[in-house]
Amino acid sequence: RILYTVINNDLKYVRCMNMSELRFMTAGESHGSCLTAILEGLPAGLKLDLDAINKDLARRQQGYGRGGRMKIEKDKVNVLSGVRFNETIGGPITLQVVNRDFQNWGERMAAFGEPAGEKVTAARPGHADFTGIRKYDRKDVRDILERSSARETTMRVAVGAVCKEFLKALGITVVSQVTCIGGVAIDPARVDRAKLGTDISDLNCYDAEAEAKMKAKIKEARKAGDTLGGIFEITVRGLPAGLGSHIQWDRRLDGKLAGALMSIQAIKGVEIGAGFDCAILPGSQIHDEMFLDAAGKVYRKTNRAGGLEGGMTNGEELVVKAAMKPIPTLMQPLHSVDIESHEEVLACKERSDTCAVSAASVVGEAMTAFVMAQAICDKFGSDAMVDLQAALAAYKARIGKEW
Ligand code: EPS
Repeated sequence: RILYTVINNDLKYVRCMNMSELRFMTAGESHGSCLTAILEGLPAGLKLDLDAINKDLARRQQGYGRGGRMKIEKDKVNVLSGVRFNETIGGPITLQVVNRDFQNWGERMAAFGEPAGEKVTAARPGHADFTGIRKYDRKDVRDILERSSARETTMRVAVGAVCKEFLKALGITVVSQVTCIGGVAIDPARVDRAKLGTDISDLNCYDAEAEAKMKAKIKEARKAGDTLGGIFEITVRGLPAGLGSHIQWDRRLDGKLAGALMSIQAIKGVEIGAGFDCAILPGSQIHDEMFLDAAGKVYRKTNRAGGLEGGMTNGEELVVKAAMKPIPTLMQPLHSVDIESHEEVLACKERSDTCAVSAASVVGEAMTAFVMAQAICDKFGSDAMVDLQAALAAYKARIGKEW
């Protein structure tokens, strides 16, 4: 990641900013033996709290509208590398969650031996099934659905929880709320934003009146064998101004954030700040005017930019929303095709959720936390926590001096 260059006969180096040092990868099938993630690039010397990771895993499992699987799993993380005596040591952090349901799937998910169990051949519209079997030349839709399943987000949440601990050590918090389910929206005026992150609700919704209607809507959908999508919002507080960059397209933080959120299963739209309203309202009602307080410090009365201007954090709260489509596994299945018989059939029915928007909001926190942690490591270096904290403090002191 270091680029060497010769300047005036002297060997100098510059850090290559486009190749982030913080990265992660997940592995595992939905009904396989376990799920794994490797997170590499966090500084050494970060104190980790195992309970904080497990708490987020449990939050992801919650939510009115979840299916039978969540009654089987009690997701708990095993930390297999990169941490000693509660602290990161700089090496890749391996995280593992065992699938309890594997006890019921061992034969059908065996790595070797003869195939067992019925093949899945009726593709579900809206899922990876149909394109997946053709692209990867598979004859059983299970070969596709096992990996495309949102069960994979368990590991994103584990990774995100570690990133949240890292951010917390730097005074940065990531919280979320569900703002809409199946067309039932919150009234932002009824939401006490100071309470976000306090987990007071089944649906991660902070407008009790809207939440009751959302639950009724989910109940109705379940009865009808249907599914529901919705919208969640992520807020990040305490970010320094200047993460990301206007200099190059792939360093713009809004692009990275949108990409990370769009990579979550079933997410079809992302809005930063006022988002699509920016296309409707005139500039005078969109841009966040700047004012000076008594001490000569800049402040804003609005945050329609959602904390990002020119691809960089601007020091305001970062606010981003994501829209989730309804889960494609319907108990009243949709019209589809059978990949074996080439006939028109009804799509397969896998046990699934009626609505998983509150779970997705926890995954959204995780992906946002990862992108913010990555931006911080990019800017301040990521070998040792003390060096990173010193660099961040020096930077904050510099940019805070005048304004
Ligand atoms: C999920 C586990 C899955 C589903 C859901 C999310 O478990 P199972 O397939 O055994 O019921 O509940 O997966 C999907 C919605 C999907 O489309 O694959 C989880 O752990 O979040």
